Amino acid sequence: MKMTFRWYGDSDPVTLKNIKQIPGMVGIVSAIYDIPVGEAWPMDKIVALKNKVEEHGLKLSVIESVPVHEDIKLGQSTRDQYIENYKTTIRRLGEAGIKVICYNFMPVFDWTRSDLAYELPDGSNALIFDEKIVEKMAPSTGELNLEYFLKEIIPVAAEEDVKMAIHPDDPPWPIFGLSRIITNEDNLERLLKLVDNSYNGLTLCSGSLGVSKDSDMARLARRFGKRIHFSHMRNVKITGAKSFEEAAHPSQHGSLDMVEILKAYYEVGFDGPMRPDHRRMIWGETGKAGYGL
Ligand code: DNO
Repeated sequence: MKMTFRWYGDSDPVTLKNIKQIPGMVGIVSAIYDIPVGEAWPMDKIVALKNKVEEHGLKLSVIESVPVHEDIKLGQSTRDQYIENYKTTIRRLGEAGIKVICYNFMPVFDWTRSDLAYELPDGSNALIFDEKIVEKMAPSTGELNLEYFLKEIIPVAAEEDVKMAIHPDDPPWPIFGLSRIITNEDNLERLLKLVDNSYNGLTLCSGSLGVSKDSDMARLARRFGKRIHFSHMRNVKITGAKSFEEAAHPSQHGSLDMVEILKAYYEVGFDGPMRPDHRRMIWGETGKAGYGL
């Protein structure tokens, strides 16, 4: 496995220089943050990001994430234009030599609204919550929308040798009434079968699925082995049926057997990028929540 670290760009208090000084670190996980969701990423911005990372002696290993437009998740009639743009982004990243893309299919979440820019008769925009729209994200419909999306993009990803790695829903249960579709082992298996092609793969995130006692992360690593394209290692301390605290990475600090999970990756010969996920802030550090040094 190749050790990587998340970097949020120039505004990240953790700099590329800092990351380069961490022993064993070879790659960067990053994204371009100023492109509106749904637009194709311009090649010049991709190349600029890649060059900046390489100037620090690191490799741009993974893009986390190329966000999926809400219309695709909802299955709206406007989705095809956004899917075309997504394909363009995959092609450009592939051409630039960036071969793993992490993404997720979680519906609008932060504001718990069905539309963040609903157009009112006077042309102004408002936040709305429409139950009928939220229902379109219900697990069965959400899965159909994901299938439609995957059937379109995976052939392009395969052509470009870019591995698509879906991130599980975090936390893996419905939140504020919004549904979740990638929450457990069965869902992962179904997802992989929706398009049974190795380019349709997983970001196996120990801390997302691992907050549920039913998910044995080492077993999942062994089971899905070759379809895992990216690994997030996060430890959590389960404090209740649906409650948890994020913990320091060594096994003894949380509920996950991190050593056993790593052994499982080793056994299946995982040689993709892996990054520590959701670190704590220590020594009074102020960084992006979960992403201090
Ligand atoms: C949390 C991350 C997620 C992840 C996205 C991937 O720290 O693991 O926010 O980046 O869900 O699309």
